[in-house]
Amino acid sequence: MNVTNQFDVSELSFEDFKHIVLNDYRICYESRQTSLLGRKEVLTGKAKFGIFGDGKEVAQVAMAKAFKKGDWRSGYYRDQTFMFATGMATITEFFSQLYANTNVEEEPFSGGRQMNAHFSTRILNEDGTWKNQTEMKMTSADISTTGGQMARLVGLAQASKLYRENSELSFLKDFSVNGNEVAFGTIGNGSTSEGVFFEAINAAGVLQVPLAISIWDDSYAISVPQKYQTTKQDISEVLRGFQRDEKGEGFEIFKVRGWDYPGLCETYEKAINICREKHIPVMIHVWEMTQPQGHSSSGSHERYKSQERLNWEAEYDCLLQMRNWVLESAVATEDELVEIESEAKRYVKECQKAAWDAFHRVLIQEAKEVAVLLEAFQLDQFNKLAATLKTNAEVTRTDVFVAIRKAVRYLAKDQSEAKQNLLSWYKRNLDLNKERYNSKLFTNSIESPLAVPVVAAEYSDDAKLIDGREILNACFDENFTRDARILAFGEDVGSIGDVNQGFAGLQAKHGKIRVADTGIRESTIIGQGIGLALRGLRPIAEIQYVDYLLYALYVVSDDLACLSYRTKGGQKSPLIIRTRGHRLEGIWHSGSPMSVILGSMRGIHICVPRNMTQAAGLYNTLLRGDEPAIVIENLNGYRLKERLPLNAGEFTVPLGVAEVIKAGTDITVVSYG
Ligand SMILES: Cc1ncc(C[n+]2csc(CCOP(=O)(O)OP(=O)(O)O)c2C)c(N)n1
Ligand SMILES: [Mg+2]
Repeated sequence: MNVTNQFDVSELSFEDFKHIVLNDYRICYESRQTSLLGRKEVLTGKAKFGIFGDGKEVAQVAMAKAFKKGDWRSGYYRDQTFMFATGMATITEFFSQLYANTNVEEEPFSGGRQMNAHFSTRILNEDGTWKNQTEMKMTSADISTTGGQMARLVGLAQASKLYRENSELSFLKDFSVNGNEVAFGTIGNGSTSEGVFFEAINAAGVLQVPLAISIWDDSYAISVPQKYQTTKQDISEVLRGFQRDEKGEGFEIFKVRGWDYPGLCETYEKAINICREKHIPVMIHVWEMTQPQGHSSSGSHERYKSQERLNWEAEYDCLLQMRNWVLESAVATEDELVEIESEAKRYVKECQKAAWDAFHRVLIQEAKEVAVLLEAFQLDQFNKLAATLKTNAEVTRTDVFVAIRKAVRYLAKDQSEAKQNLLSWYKRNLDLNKERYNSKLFTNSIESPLAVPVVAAEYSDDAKLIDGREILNACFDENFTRDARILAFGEDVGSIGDVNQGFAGLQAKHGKIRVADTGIRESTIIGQGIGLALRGLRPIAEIQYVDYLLYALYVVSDDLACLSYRTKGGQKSPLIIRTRGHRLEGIWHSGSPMSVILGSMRGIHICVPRNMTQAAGLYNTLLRGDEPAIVIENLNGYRLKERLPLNAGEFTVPLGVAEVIKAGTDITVVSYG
């Protein structure tokens, strides 16, 4: 039989039921072996750092049963079992990332750029265009900042609501099937102390979107116990006010033990059904979890956990509890389990070895090539360098490059062919390293805004002079009419059309679903945008004044700016952030923190137009491209008079090209904003 992960077992024969349970146990056991072996690999020096999902396995196989094609995960570094169980990662890929393999065929999450257990799904084709998301299971690219997954989770969930409720989007067949997709979030108990957690929970409750957040509660955040983290030491208890009831909409909240396999399966089935069908957000607080190996490879938990706690963790280890349950309910015998376990150990070892060999083969080859080039000089000290490269069983790329640099320093005056050969190898490999380590800051795809044709603004002879804000208004109106994927939201954007009237009248014309008000919550306004853009929509997320960007800066910098880079072109999120500033009349509402922006947003186009016509041209370019950008409009420009172009929604202003208003011979004046 093929079914391995369904919930409803009532119709199944005992054999089929047993098959499902044992398959779950096998996945959990393999995952545990991966954690144990992974830690060893770090401690013996083959990897720099490791963080693992031991103690969280059983809940994750239960959650994986509810996860379908089209669904999204936005989680954190504990989710390896979920990734294995859903098929979004293999154990070999997991080890490839541990070793920092730069080949995306072998390490598809980040091409060796991220720490281990930082997952993502490659949702783009080679040319940077979208794959069909309805046929895939997807994880949005993890980041290390705890809580950082929460902001985008709101947008990933909201996209389902938009796809279900806005019939104009039905042509986007590759992104949704009637909005049936659930956005699964995961977060550690400690990280629920972050502001963005509360902000995201509130936003999801207001929006009523299919978001399913699982809290993996192991009572600790590294060494800090629950009592310093959470009021009443119980996150679902303190969030009880979010429970939906006769007074209004809200969350459906569940609490279940992390070692209770049948309880977890039942809970996830129930929770995700409500979430998927009715778009009700759900929270699953999984408590009594453990951490058998401690937080990460960087420390030992014996330092801060009491003996009593350690004893409890050993007894309530979810793997052991699941094993006991299997035996007590006579699903399988001791011998059957032992067989699964020894086969799992063998299999994980095989995966680890395959990953190491694939990673290391390339380095051995490089070391050999350079050794041959060095031996060509027939110098004693070069022969020694070559011998070290050839005999070092764990040779690294750094070893190879250090050897070359040493040799080249020694050869300062040498003109030989051998030196030329060495240098040309060096240059060739520096280029390869650029691709390995520095590529894909932007999508560089065929849809890049840099490839958008330049179209000049056209004016009639009697072009009206109107307020700058009206130029923007005409630009947005035309773009909204042209492209149903575009939507805008932010504080005061909906009903009054933003504080400076750029969207005035556009909610009435294009609908509340496309021009919308939000709460005062900058981090999740940006997160909303990131998630929506990942799912094929074209959001314009508004930050009311550029001064308030700081309340969202960590989401912009940690998540949006580096998305293309940290996935090596595996994901993109063409979000446009709209904001305004530069009036310089006081501390807030008129600032111009350009150094903050320049220093924190590599990977985002920064557009600072001098008037609203330039702003409109930039929006026209950006809305036709696929890369993220921020546009900072000039507060003093909204009521200055400008001529309305005939093609207000069509003309484009190219990115990265300075506008020359008047060329001079002695002096050229440049400005921005
Ligand atoms: C914003 C941020 N602050 C601090 C850290 C350092 N840090 C990494 S993991 C961690 C503890 C997280 O604990 P919890 O959320 O309970 O997850 P667990 O590791 O226990 O599963 C901390 C403080 C971080 N990565 N990001
Ligand atoms: Mg924890």
